[in-house]
Amino acid sequence: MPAHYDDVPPRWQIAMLGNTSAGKTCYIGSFFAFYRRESVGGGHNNSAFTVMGDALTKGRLANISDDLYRTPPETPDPTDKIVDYKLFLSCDGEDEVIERELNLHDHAGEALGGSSDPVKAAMFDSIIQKLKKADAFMAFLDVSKILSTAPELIDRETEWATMHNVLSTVSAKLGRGGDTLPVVLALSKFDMAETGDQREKVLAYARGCAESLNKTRDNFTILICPVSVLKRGLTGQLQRNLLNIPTPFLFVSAAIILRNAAWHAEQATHHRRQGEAIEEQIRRNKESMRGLFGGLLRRVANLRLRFRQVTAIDPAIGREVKLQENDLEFADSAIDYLVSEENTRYIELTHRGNVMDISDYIRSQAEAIS
Ligand SMILES: Nc1nc2c(ncn2[C@@H]2O[C@H](COP(=O)(O)OP(=O)(O)OP(=O)(O)O)[C@@H](O)[C@H]2O)c(=O)[nH]1
Ligand SMILES: [Mg+2]
Repeated sequence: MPAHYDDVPPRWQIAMLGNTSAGKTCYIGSFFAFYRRESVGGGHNNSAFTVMGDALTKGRLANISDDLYRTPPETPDPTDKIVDYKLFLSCDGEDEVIERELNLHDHAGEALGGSSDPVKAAMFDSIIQKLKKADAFMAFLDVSKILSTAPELIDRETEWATMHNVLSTVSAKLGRGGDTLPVVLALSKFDMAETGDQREKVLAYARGCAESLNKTRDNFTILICPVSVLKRGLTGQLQRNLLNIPTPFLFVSAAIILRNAAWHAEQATHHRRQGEAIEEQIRRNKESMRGLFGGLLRRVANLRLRFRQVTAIDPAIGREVKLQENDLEFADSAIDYLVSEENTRYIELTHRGNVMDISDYIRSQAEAIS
């Protein structure tokens, strides 16, 4: 594998996980509706971010999001097997538009439950093997199930055991060093937790899920993130209700960049021979990292980084670890936007088992790099 591919944009793999009807497809449809370049109804999106898909993705997601934006909203059919969306997420950088390609995997929730039919079981297994190749995960925990089920049965209703198994198998393969697996625990249909007690109940359930992951390994970065795209009005009719829509998506994108930067930094330490070039890059990255939240980043960006891209394969897991010019600026914009636009309501972050806010997480990743 050549060490450098010029002008091939980084491609990140993001997998959604979640039981049947957990809200995965509605979430991605709503994200697309809000951030697509020609947004539905126009003028929803005043952020620096926009999203576009290849022809197939655009066709599928435009249909789903148009339906969700009808009055009353129409919801998508259950997803068949596995659907790969190829998305291009762009943000306005200092000097140019920065665009990154994301492969987002949506799947039929029933795949998590397994099957006694051997043909179906084999198909579900192949779906799960594909999901396991992701760089980051969004695991959906259905609030309607958490609220309506006896505590001892909730794990069954959310298929948490299978999701736990997927996440811990992936994390078990990571290198011993600074690498962590980014996971968003999306508390979907959060609109259904109407009282303070209900909100506390579902957040407590998600904290329990995070703890159960942290008990198996200490290499997770877990963001508990309530989301909502719809709610039932007083007359029982569905209506649109958007909470934290950009957060899971932009958080995992930024977290993958930080993860890749930390991975390359570690490689630089372990492989002195390749060190020269990478260390120069790391030195620049460190400056960029310091800039996160410090306003320094703009000045660093002005240095016009000379490297364009570094690519390697993590031999432990066969994962492509790419870092490209402007990646850190992109991550900075994503985090900055999330925090400044109040797109992070009720969120809770644990990094390596420690509860922290997003800026402490960035700082701790920057330390891992130094
Ligand atoms: N109240 C409420 N209902 C929602 C929300 N999101 C989704 N739903 C409901 O949940 C149903 C299932 O949503 P989907 O997005 O299709 O679920 P999924 O996880 O993609 O399901 P599969 O494709 O079968 O795996 C929708 O038809 C809506 O009725 C939400 O934010 N709030
Ligand atoms: Mg679906």
